[in-house]
Amino acid sequence: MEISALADGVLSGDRRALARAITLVESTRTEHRTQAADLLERLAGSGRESIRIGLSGTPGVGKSTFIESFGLMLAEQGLRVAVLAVDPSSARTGGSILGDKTRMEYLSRHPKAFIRPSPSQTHLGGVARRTREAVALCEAAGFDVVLIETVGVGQSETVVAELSDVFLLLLAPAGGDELQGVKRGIMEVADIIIVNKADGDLKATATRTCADYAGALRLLRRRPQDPDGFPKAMTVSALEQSGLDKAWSDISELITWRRETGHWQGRRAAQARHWFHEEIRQTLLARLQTPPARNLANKLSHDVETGQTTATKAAAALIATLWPEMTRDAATESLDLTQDTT
Ligand SMILES: Nc1nc2c(ncn2[C@@H]2O[C@H](COP(=O)(O)OP(=O)(O)O)[C@@H](O)[C@H]2O)c(=O)[nH]1
Ligand SMILES: [Mg+2]
Repeated sequence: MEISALADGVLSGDRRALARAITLVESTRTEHRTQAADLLERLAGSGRESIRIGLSGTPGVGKSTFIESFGLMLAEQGLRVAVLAVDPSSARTGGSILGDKTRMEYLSRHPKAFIRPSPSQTHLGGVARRTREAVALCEAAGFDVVLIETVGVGQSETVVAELSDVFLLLLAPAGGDELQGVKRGIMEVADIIIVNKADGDLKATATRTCADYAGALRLLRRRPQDPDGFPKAMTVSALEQSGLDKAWSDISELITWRRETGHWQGRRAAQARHWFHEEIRQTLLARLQTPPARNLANKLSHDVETGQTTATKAAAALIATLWPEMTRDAATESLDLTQDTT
């Protein structure tokens, strides 16, 4: 495969080239990894920036329906819209809890839209990198908006929040006074909480649920990256396509403010730093899984189990053997991977 031709194809916005490029970054084969790194480096200077919108929520809350309606609305306004999915279940089981996203039948046929289903098989731990690189490809291809869908379970929403400029949490109307068991951590990264299905019989419940969450958001610590009124809660109906224009104008307001105050670039810089450290971590962990490292680890593990050495000594011996240039002290000083520096 000719990488420079592929890069040109992506830059010209050719959707088939983009699809092929994403397939390349999804591959775990060594020669593909090298080509993908080459491709991404060529595209890094494109200077193009999409609005990256992360969207999380439990299965059935209406994420796909929302993306279809919202994406269509944007596409009808002339914006180019890309949709990516982060599905943590496919990494483990090959199954999907995001559902069959090809159901976005109108959006997928729109000439301004590009929809990428989540891959059926992915290396665990490779999910973040694959998505990050797919987002970068969509940016280089000149998409105005990239929508990233994920399920509100496990770690995937944290990954998506680190990949987004704006993070939306989609909720369903719920009776009772329970806050639907939404984890505090997710509430804290949400920019807008969207209560979907505010239609028909569910409308009144949706309004109440929205008020509950608006109250809960007010109790959270104020974040420097928010103008007055954010984070906020609102209702929409993805099915009846109501409230979507309001969602877009709120997102636009937030983005404009963040751009003017430097928070947009600040967040992107912090994310780049985060992914740099994450990449180091993943690369080192992958190296530890190679046969020579694993064999040595197994041997040392046995020595630790039988009391012939200590865990600390054995770990230091392993590192010193694998990376002889790193003395133990130098390793602790310059590359403390146990700490999140972001
Ligand atoms: N009443 C109503 N139903 C909706 C709405 N949005 C989605 N649904 C329904 O909720 C179900 C799950 O939607 P889907 O988009 O697949 O949810 P996802 O699993 O979060 O992607 C489907 O039966 C949709 O028709 C809405 O705004 N109102
Ligand atoms: Mg879905």
